[in-house]
Amino acid sequence: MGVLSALRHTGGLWFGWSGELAEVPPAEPRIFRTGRITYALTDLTRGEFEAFYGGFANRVLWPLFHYRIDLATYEHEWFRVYLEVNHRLATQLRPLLDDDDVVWVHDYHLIPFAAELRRLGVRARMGFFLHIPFPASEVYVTMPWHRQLAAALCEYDVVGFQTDADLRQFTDYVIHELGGQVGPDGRVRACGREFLALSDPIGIEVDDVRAMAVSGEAMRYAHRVATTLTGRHLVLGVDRLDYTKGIPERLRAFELLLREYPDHRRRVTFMQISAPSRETVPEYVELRREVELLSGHINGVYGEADWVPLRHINRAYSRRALMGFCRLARCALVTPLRDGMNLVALEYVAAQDPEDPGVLVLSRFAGCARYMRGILQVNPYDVRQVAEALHRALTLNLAERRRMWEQAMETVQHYDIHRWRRTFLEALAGSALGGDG
Ligand code: GDG
Repeated sequence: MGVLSALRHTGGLWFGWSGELAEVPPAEPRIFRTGRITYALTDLTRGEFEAFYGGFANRVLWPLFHYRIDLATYEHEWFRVYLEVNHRLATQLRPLLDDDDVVWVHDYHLIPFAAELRRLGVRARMGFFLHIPFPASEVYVTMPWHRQLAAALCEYDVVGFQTDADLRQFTDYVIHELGGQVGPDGRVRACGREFLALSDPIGIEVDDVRAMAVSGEAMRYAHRVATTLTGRHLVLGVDRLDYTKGIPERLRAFELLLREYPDHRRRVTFMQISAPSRETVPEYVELRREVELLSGHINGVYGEADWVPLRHINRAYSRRALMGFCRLARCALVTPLRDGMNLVALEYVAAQDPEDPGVLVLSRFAGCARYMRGILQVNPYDVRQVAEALHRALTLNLAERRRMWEQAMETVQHYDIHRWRRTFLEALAGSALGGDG
């Protein structure tokens, strides 16, 4: 979403996977144009999809970078295919590039992309942005290929992270494991290269989200839910069904709220929308079972003939519908155990009615918690603390809610998507003048 919106602003070429599978790797990408963007899309073979995407990206890098070493499977064959696919994709982009182009690579699927392009003789400036956290060095080094991947990162001219904490973990690794140097200006010397490393929190397109939240579609969805609430407060959770998002812990916090603060019984409905995600990966299948069991349990224990405390919905909605739900909800629980930034938190704030805003309960482990004000910050592992924050959110008066929302909205507007894009692209433009790499 954010990347596409940035590209709409600048115009340019979008290159990537089509989302489709082919029997054999296609010789060339399919090219078409929409507005200011030219798309060049390529298919993956089933084998590539399984080892590169399902394997290395989703079962090595994703869990590892979210501190879940216990869920990471260090399969050498997956790493081989990961490099091979990066090589093939670089070969396909190569003929479409000029030396004065700027290449901006996104996310952990494509870390070796610059190294591959450079091997093919591309001299363009290249930047990389990591949308997920960068883990502490001691966690990162458990991966057998940590050096190779870090060396591949060093091939970029600019490497961007979501937060100062991620940047610090990366530079700590560079200094202590790669024997590199990091200057006060963020310039890194390592693996025979010099490049800029920076933190640049991604944001949202605030005006778009505000408009979506009051669109006809949003209001229709919100109205339909509101009529079923019969005056009760709505508490909302919206996430991909992913083990990083802390959904079971959040459900337990809701259960604790009902147990320890009985005044909320019958007065609140928690709607957790969990969009299906990576459904062939075993950990995700297991998570779905766990969440279904827990929600059945909570409704069984606390539900009554005319009140179902928890609605767990395992399907995706349009963004407009989601923004309508956000505007309706008195409180959002955004409690990931680890998250690069978390755009849902920012969207929730932007979607509120300034006259009657809701309250955001936000995990300290979401990247955006590092700068957000006007929220109730929690440790999502501390179920009691989350239950207490939820109680507080539900009992704040209107003046307090307004005051908090104004602070939160100020930060969401300050760190918006345009600032993110500008900061990164200016750094990349500057790297051509100052860099010697
Ligand atoms: C990665 C990083 C980082 C959610 N459900 C539906 C739906 N969504 C939309 C939300 C939001 C986006 O998807 C989710 O963004 P998040 O930031 O919350 O999480 P990830 O998908 O894990 O994204 C994350 C992000 O990259 C950006 O850098 O913040 O930390 O993990 O916009 O509204 N959209 C639709 N239907 C749904 O059911 N259409």
